[in-house]
Amino acid sequence: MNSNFNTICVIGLGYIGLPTASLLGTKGYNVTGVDVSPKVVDTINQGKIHIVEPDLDILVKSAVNSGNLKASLEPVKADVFIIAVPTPFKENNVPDLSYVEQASKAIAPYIEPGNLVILESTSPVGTTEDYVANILKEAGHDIDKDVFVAHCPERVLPGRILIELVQNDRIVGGINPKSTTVAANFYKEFVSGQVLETDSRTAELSKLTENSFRDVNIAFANELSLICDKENIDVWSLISLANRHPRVNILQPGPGVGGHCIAVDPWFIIDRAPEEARLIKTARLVNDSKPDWVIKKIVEKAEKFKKPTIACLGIAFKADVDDLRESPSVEIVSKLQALDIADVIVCEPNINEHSKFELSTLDNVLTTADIIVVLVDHKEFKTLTAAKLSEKIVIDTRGIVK
Ligand code: SAJ
Repeated sequence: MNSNFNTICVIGLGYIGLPTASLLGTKGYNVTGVDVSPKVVDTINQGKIHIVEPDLDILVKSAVNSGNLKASLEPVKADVFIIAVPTPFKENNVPDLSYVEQASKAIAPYIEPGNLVILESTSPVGTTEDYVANILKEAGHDIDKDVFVAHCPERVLPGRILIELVQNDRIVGGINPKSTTVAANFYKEFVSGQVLETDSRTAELSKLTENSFRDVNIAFANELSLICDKENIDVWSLISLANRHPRVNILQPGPGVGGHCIAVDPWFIIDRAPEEARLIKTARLVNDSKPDWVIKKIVEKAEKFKKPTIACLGIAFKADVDDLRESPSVEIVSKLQALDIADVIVCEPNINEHSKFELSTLDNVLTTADIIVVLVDHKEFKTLTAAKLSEKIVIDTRGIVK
């Protein structure tokens, strides 16, 4: 623990803020986590969690029990402020920075000379300077001299958050060189990966670039799946064969790209450079069109029945998480329901209830379904085999049924 920085205030207790706050709590910092939801604040103060992530329950319990983590509806004075709020997009894929704006305004009255303010939320180029630093400046703080402001984008993979929070390399970019150094020294206290220093704008674009790289590569796999369907070739075999080339590493096709990161972040680049970001935009459109293609395939099969029971396996945005944000599977199930051509049932082992979908067990699905659509490669579904499903029509968007 850095002797200069003992107290931390984390704004936003979601998938990034809560793991970060509890990790810092167990490392001996005195942490206050702030969230707008009274329910979230109460849950955490009881040492419990409101999201699913391996081992997070143990970490939060231990940080709260040690007295090093408290949740609150209001910010408090601290040495370091970490902003980890959502940065979604609005209509027309325009970035919505209102949460960053609100968080910056909320902490401004608590900041004192010598404090460090870090924006971890994935943000368009310029956000750290134009929003966070500017708002603090307007509130009367001397951001050129005695308040340090930096961007350090989170890079953790849901499902591996606690490991990657510590082990991943981190990019730290300050609004000036002094801010970069102060922020980098802070991360070096608890990160075992390398802490790489740059400026805030490069740090912002690095994060967007990482997720756009993945989006473009998944779009390539998704496009291949359409080509293979037309050519009547198994896309999974094709990819595994092509990947035997020493310099080819194709990702896996699926029902589309979901989550709050990869399906969103490329738009932050496109919004600022629409003329230049042609490939990035096309990849987004390819991935976004995949759910409708899957629906078309399901409808073709359903037409052979009067009113079939269609079971959709998985509605989370990817394997072994409970996160439904931007999930292509949710889009597919919703649109299927709206078509009213079948009884649509859903099996999602990671959630207990859903306001719009009827949830079934896997056993029930295997008994009642005429058509089985594999949408997520959850571990529970990996036991399914073609032999086991021989009496069903199977549409496997993840290539797990062998
Ligand atoms: N997907 C495929 N095929 C693949 C890989 C993924 O269809 O071969 C789909 C998934 O099913 C899912 C979506 O892509 O719907 C995104 O999943 P993901 O596992 O690729 O990524 P996320 O969204 O869980 O996390 C990403 C990570 N970024 C990169 O790998 C470059 C993570 O490191 C970031 O911290 C995170 O975004 C974030 O918060 O930005």
